[in-house]
Amino acid sequence: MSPPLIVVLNGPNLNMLGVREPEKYGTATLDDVEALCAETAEEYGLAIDFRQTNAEGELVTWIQECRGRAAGIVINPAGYTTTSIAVMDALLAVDLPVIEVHITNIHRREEFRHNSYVSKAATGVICGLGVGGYALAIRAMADLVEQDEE
Ligand code: DHK
Repeated sequence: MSPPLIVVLNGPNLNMLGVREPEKYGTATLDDVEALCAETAEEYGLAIDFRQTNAEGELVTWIQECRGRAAGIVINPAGYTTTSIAVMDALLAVDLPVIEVHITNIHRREEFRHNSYVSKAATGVICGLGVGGYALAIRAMADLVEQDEE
């Protein structure tokens, strides 16, 4: 049997990790984050499909495609966190466990970053723990997927 698939989705500007405001987001690149996710997934017997887009519609399409294909979604919606009802609706539509990740603690930052539409569709949220939050999300997803299989 093939391992359960976790789709890891990254929103706008995360392709610039490593060079983008390193004092906030750190120096790891998105390739480093992908490697961390792949390593963690392998440890827990999961497969991953890791993607990034700057386009809201593409993110919505990728979420929709998870239905019937993936066992769970890990998502850093980045700038779409606080604006996108479409991303929230897509996550609700696919009816899968969802873990929302933010590299920074959005609650310690500007007020406009505090309200997450995505949290209304998320099973859990990890923020403020740097890119290590992605590894924690995959670890948590391993438990959620196991519960779903029982
Ligand atoms: C990343 C972004 O690009 C911002 O728009 C969010 C998030 C925070 C992060 O911490 O990963 O506000």
